[in-house]
Amino acid sequence: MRPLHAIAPLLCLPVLSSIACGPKEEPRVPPTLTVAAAPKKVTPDDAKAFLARVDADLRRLWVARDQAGWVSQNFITDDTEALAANGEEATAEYVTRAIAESQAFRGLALDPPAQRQLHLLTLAQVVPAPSDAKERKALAEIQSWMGSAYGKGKYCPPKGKLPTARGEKDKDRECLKLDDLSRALKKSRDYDELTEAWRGWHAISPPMKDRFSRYVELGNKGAKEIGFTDLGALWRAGYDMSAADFEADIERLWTETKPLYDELHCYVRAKLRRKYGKDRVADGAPIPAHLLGNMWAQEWQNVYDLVEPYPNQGSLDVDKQLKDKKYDAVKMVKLGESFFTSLGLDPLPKTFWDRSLFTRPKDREVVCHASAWDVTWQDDVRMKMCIEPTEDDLITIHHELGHDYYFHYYHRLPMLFQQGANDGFHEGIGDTLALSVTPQYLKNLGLLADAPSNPKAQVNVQMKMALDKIAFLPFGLVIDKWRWDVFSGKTPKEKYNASWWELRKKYQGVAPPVERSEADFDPGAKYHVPASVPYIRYFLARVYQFQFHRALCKAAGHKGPLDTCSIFGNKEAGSRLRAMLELGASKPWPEAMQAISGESKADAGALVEYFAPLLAFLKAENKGEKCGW
Ligand code: X8Z
Ligand code: ZN
Repeated sequence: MRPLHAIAPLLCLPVLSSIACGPKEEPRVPPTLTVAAAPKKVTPDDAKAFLARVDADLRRLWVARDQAGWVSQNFITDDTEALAANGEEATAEYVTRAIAESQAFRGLALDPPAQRQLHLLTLAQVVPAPSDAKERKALAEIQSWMGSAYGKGKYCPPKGKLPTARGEKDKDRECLKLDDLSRALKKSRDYDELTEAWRGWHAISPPMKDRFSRYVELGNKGAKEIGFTDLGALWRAGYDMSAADFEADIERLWTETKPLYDELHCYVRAKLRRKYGKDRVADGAPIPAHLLGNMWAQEWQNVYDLVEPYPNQGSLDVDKQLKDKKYDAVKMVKLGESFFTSLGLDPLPKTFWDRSLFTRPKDREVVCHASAWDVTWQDDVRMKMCIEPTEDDLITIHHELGHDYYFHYYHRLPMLFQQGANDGFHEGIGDTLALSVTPQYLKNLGLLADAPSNPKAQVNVQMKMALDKIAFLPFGLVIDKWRWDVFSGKTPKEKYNASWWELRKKYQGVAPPVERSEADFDPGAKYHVPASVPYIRYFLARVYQFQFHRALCKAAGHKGPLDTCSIFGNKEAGSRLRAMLELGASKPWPEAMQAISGESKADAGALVEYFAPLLAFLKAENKGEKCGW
């Protein structure tokens, strides 16, 4: 995806969206905004001319913003931070003005593409700025500063602490970055060391709190000026339905999938209790958030070894094979690309290989959170990631390439259509392909010794998948539920951290490992908060990817359970996928869903069907456990 700020051609950035039924919060021209004098009586031709002008202006502004953004994220300094802020500021200024001008065309009978571009324009700035120049500048500077602060984040523990966090070659390094601390979360099984790594990373964010709350004020002001009740309302308006219907849809999908999460939580907690003792992992209580193998407890596959259902059914340890087979970053990305080309999709352009960042440079600060970009919005696709030879990173490479292939297939569309059908679609493409990275596929590559297909081995594989896909679902809800409440004012600054942990407890059933207070700002320790990337997209993507997978498997003629399907090498599946990618955001998302699946609603049924064998296993295992928290 594009990077962060506005809509942008980078993914892992905010994105715009679409409408079919029209957002509930209808944009209106704020009385304070001076609108460029619109002709008294405008015609559809005027609207077309306006949109052509906007398209050219956006190309100029977004390319400039994203070039500055790319450079600043690849080389964090005060100067590049300022350049990135300038790009953001100029874009924000323009979009607010263009939205105001576009009001002149409301109510005209326009053709659907023109109508849709006008709609998308209202959503084009992820964080719209107030029209006051000083406030606009302040907002852009805060955004740029928060992104850099996260990228530069490090923890310098007392000597001798956190041995697992240090790489083999740098035992003497004093300060640890997120990659190092994440390594400790992944590998250490020492309770105190895990606590230290968790606490250390969460110490980067308290300095963000004041600026974040100013950002909330300014972002809300900007959103109000273009007619939304607050910034959260703008973020919820990009799904071709009213914000209320959207929230109800999310609730529907969560209600369908929650039983799986509840059983998984219960099973994993029982295993962790056995490992760490019931004083630390209590019955009927939330799980301490640092014991799940991930800094944010968002995906749990790193504790697979502690929860493996059936031992001796063949190893699923791909990390070891990647190391033994000397996979470096480029070889891993080539492997990812080969999946896409096997479907009949194009090879990546040469510039991708020349311009991407694949490993953490030693000599400068960079934002290592993986992202995908089309910097010049004309097939200048790139990836920025600090790749290590692990299975997790191999899957993330597929994820990022999914964004790049989306960019590639829609780059000839007007700027406002150069985005996913909705942002959840964009997040789900690479993951859909990665669902076909089955043990059999890995065995064919020599990355697994064996791929047994007996029922016990199948449950093992499903468990590993569920630790990623199912464990993530409530986390995918929490971040934006928290931000929506912050933007609406329901959660004031004095309750930022308390409200964060209430939501994490309610949805995920996890608790902070050490006492927290309002002196902490734990949301800031998760990339997407300082980087202003809306997050509900990832929840949607977790649901969509199974729906897409089911559809592509059907197109590929797969018979049998969904979890045994791999679409690798299937051109029919590839052309279905391409048909959807080429639409970009030119149509409301249900039409894109139709193009790939023949269905027009989000349906968690495919995910539930996929994990049916695991659910049966979990229910049997959890008999006698006191589930819930
Ligand atoms: O941020 C990402 C991608 C880039 S769009 C690496 N993801 C979310 C996260 O890391 O929190 C992918 C899964 C969820
Ligand atoms: Zn992504």
